[in-house]
Amino acid sequence: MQHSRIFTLVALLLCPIGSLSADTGNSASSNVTVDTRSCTLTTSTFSHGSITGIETNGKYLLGDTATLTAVPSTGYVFTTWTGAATGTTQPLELIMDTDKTIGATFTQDLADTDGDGLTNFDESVILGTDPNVFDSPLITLAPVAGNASFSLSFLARNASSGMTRKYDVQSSPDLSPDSWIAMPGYSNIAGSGQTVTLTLPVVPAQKFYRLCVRLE
Ligand SMILES: [Ca+2]
Ligand SMILES: [Ca+2]
Repeated sequence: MQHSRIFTLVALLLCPIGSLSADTGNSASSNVTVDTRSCTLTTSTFSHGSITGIETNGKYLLGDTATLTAVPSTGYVFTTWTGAATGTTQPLELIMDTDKTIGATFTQDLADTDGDGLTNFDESVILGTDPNVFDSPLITLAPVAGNASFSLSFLARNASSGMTRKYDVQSSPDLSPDSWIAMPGYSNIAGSGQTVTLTLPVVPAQKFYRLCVRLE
């Protein structure tokens, strides 16, 4: 699975209407009818979040209310209910008057809460930086004595969930989209929390450098 930076619950109507008889003993007897109908709330398939509040096995008595909350995964936002409900009301109160299926849609959080130019999704999922703390530039360039070369350094962060952050250093003469080329020897750098420092010769034709990061 690779993330590139340049980057829907349900119910069955079981309709046996049972009849329970309650013998009250010596004096009298009466029959009490109990409606045992139930319905089932099922979830549809969706990704990047979960739905909480569903009863065990999704079983409800007919007429019960299911109180549901859509919870996005890190770096995502809840967009809308799907299936048995629409809109964005949280929590959702769903009346279980029949079998129902519910789902939720979650999308990338493209807000930039801390105003550092990096979206919350990119920070949380791709870069591993804090979306609530302004981050200074992720890559640092500094001249080396004599100005014939320069150093380029960055923090190659760990990734979670069994994935690896891979870094590529690229350069361009003019910032045009198709002009970026990989720096030989500086691609597929696996992040493990290390600071990577490169010393590169100054090549006048290649004026611009960028750091690309992806999850694999
Ligand atoms: Ca940000
Ligand atoms: Ca940040």
